[in-house]
Amino acid sequence: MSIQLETSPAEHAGIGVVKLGANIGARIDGVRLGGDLDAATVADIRSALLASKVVFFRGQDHLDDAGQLAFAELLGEPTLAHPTVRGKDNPNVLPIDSDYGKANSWHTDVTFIDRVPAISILRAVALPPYGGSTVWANTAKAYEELPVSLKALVDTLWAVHTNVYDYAANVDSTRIGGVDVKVREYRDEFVSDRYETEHPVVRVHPETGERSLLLGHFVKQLVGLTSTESQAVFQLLQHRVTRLENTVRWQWADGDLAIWDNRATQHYGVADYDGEYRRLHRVTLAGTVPVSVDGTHSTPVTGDASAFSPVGA
Ligand SMILES: O=C(O)CCC(=O)C(=O)O
Ligand SMILES: [Fe+2]
Repeated sequence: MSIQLETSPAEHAGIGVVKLGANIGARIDGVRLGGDLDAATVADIRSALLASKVVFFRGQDHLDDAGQLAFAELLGEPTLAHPTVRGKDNPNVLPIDSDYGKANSWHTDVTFIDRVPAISILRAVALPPYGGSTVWANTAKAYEELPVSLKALVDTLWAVHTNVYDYAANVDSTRIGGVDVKVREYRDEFVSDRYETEHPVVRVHPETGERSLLLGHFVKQLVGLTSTESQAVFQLLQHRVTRLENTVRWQWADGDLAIWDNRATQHYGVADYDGEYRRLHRVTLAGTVPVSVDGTHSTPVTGDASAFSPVGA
């Protein structure tokens, strides 16, 4: 009987790519990330990212914010840290800091604006002694596996996304003491400007041509449906996205860095580290305005995101 190792390394045009599951995720070995990386390696990383949707690097302890940003610039054009949340030390770097909030609900980054970031790059800075992994789901695979009847439904469906979504549903009730004040401050900053955008529920990927489901926790309403219907259809589709077989879970170690294709994934920061401190730094790269199956672009309803990011190439 022959045993096939799922995790056996495969040479991916010069870089070591280790597949982590059938549907999503790969680890890339033997690369030292930085602003001086050669173009061929950057191209290899990009194609591994497009194929696997999220890629992980270990041993990048040499990186600081400047190094992370310099590397990010090789893959695209960095956005500001966030449309409403100011970068604390660097205008292009968003701290994901457990004192200010926990991203423990399924989402695609910054979908409440028209120019949804193409790629997110997240680096471990301070990790809790246990827990605090992140899970990613493949939204292209989720679409691909829908029965034709559901594809027909979603191909013409649109959703309103907003940054003023129902935070109460996502607040971690275990938070204690003065932490809540910071959480409230962060939340106030998050919603300091209101954004709303109508996106197709199915977007066509600008690089791969793949169709993917564009949903996540910023969705407020599916266009033309009542709130109840909207909730029911949203849950049905989200359930398809977050099926365990469609996900990969990464337990962070010092020096780790993850890159995900924000056009083909959702993610969830698992809040299972009690009151321990956790901090990661994120850089996002400018993205294009999503396009539906019939070629219609997303439309901003409220808010102007041009200061956050140009429309990516
Ligand atoms: O905390 C996490 O693991 C995920 C954070 C997050 O949502 C992000 O970096 O965009
Ligand atoms: Fe996120």
